[in-house]
Amino acid sequence: MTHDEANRYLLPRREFLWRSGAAAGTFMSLGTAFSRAAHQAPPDGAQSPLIVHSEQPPNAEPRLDQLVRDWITPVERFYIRSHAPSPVLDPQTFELSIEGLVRRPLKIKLAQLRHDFSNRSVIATLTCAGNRREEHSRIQPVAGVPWGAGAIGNARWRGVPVAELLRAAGVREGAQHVWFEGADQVQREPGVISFGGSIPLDKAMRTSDRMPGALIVHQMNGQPLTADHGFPIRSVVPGYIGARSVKWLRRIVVSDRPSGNHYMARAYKVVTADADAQWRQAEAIGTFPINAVLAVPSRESSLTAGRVELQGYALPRGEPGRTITQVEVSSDGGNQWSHAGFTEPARPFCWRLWSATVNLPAGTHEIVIRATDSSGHVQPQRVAWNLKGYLFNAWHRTTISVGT
Ligand SMILES: Nc1nc2c(c(=O)[nH]1)N[C@H]1C(S)=C(S)[C@@H](COP(=O)(O)O)O[C@H]1N2
Ligand SMILES: [Mo]
Repeated sequence: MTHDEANRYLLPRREFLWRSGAAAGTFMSLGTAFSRAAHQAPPDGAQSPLIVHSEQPPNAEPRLDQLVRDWITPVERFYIRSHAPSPVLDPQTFELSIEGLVRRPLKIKLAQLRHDFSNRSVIATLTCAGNRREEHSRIQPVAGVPWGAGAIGNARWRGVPVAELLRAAGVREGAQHVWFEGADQVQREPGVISFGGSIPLDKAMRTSDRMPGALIVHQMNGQPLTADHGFPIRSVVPGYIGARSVKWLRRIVVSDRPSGNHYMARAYKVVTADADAQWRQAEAIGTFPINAVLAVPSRESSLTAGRVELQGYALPRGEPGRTITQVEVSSDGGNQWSHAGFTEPARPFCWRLWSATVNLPAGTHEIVIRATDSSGHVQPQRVAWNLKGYLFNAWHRTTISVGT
């Protein structure tokens, strides 16, 4: 890849104006902001932007038809997945601590993060490991937020590559993992813990022109992070499940081992029973798998016979260089397939929106969707059940009724 090609994946540098007004706007109790966004009917009577699974902690996802309207997901239509109420942090006094296997432990203030390090903008898709859990639960029910297919969004993130921060701190020999710890307070018997997790040091340091391995970001789509999305800073790990993109990030620890945080050691693993041996043996989930979903029409849409437009998203496996190359649609339950078209270029670590037109007679039809990525990897027809309902990426099936 030439340098120019590589640069297409980066966005023009945009200076960020830290206005105290903007900061104050997001600095209130975010419980409040969340409830407002989710419940107050917009002035034109349009539908509320998010489907709320729980108010506290805030867990909500957009309706699928609204989700696929934009390749870059507006913040108000971006899913929220939190394990505790959003903490209220003071941007003036906030510090990020970098410690562990480093030569110079650092405490970095927000202003330093924005001005003393090189800030980059990167587009990456975030998706929850529990996305599509509702479908997974049809195999056999599982606990957890019953996500539809909307626990996913694509945003332009701005911040500092983790690699640059770690170079400033000086990584010591033996280091292999980078832990992230949030400032939230999750009630978990017998006490209170912070959400956390880790990524391999290799992933953090694998920075190319095209994409940093991980970023510490303070902006989402050109605005300061909202409190529900991690104000003032969070990690963003392109290609990894959302759980590794730790919100309200206050501590980075460089270590010779993975983080022992509950959300690394006893959750976000694929296991079939709540047994110590399984939790110990299973690897923590890193990258997200290939996936594709039909967003429009939905089961509830009223349709008439003739040409029906289908729209959806497809996500390549979260590994460097993988892109979505093909989406196939079937309107007869998976016997005959045709190709969907794409509305924007394919990028690694990003979803791709697609559309297709099918001709349907009156009656009931099962629409099936499957994607292929640039390494020839095809979305699986079925997936095995797991205790937490993670990583559901089977062919997406929707039964629709078409009237005369
Ligand atoms: N501190 C903290 N970070 C967190 C979480 C959390 O509960 N606390 N949830 C994680 C999970 S499971 C996901 S999927 C993403 C969701 O990010 P979003 O709410 O900005 O969409 O944040 C991750 N980071
Ligand atoms: Mo998640």
